[in-house]
Amino acid sequence: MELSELVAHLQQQAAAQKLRLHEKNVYRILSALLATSDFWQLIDYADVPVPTGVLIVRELEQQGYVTIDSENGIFLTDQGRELVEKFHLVAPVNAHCPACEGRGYAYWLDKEFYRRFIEIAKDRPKPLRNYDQASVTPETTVARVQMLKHLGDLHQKEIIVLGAEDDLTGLAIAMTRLARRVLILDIDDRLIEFDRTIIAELGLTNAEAHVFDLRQPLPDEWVGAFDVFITDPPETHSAFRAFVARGIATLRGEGYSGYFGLTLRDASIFRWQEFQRILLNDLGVVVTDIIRNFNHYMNWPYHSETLAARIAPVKQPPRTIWYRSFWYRIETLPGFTRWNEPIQTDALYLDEEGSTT
Ligand code: SPD
Repeated sequence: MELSELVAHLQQQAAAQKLRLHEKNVYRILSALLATSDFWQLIDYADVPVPTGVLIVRELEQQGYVTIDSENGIFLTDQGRELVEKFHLVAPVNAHCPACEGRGYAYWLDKEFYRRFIEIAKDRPKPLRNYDQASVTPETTVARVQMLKHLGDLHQKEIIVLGAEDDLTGLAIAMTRLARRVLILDIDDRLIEFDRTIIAELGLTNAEAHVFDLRQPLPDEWVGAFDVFITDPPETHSAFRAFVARGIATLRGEGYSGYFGLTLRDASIFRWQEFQRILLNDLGVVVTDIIRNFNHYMNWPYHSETLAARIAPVKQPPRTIWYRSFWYRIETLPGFTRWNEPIQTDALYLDEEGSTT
């Protein structure tokens, strides 16, 4: 079978599952197979949602290009190696700066702060499946703070953190004592309690934390009241509205900024196009930064209960960090839209492309 036929066939199967893929996804899986036999690392290298990766790997097996050993991983066959050579594919090259882990912002710049954050974060509540929690590494959280500092989004700013406080980004910002105000919202009362305890222990008078369900509209006092918002939504359309559109609604006016993560592990590049259209066309903001693989998520304890684990062609759980997201920064422009409607759904975390909850 020619590769174009294989891709067309895959696209048909994908459409039946409401998935979307293109030729590049297949090339990247094939390239990645030159570097790893670990399914989770394959998804990481190839930047495809897990269900799409499963579909591609299964089809490559059907066509004789790979063998799947559920205990040991996925391997190119001789026929697979011929295919890879025919298309001049090479193993992925890691040219990221090792010092900053490829982010461009050094988490170690303020070593004492980094050390204090690690000391506090070690006692944070464990990730819960019902809120799709998986904390980013302490290095990621501290790099977020350094980036805020670098871009003038920290000193004397009023900052709101909407959910994802399992990353403790709000707490880390408060710990710098550089912001004028930090308001932390999360649906999980364990995290809010944790933050409140540390805020009280450290005497952080500029920080407050509240339990809040982002499906609800924000109260008027928080709309148009902040200089900067930070969030890390699940990649469903409803969550993008609840976390990101609502974040934009909190900004004071034109020229204010927001930060959020988007992954390709639980959403396709086609979904990203939809999100980017919403940002530019509906919400009237401009994207100033997208940093690839800025956010590294520590593996979560409920992995074996997830759809991702059930459909994976191997039994091995992830042994290394494989779940990453890109860090977006936006700025509001004249005429931007403050969207703050209620969201009536229970399906905030999962859809056809998502599988890790
Ligand atoms: N279910 C575990 C991983 C979920 C992490 N959420 C990250 C969202 C990125 N925008």
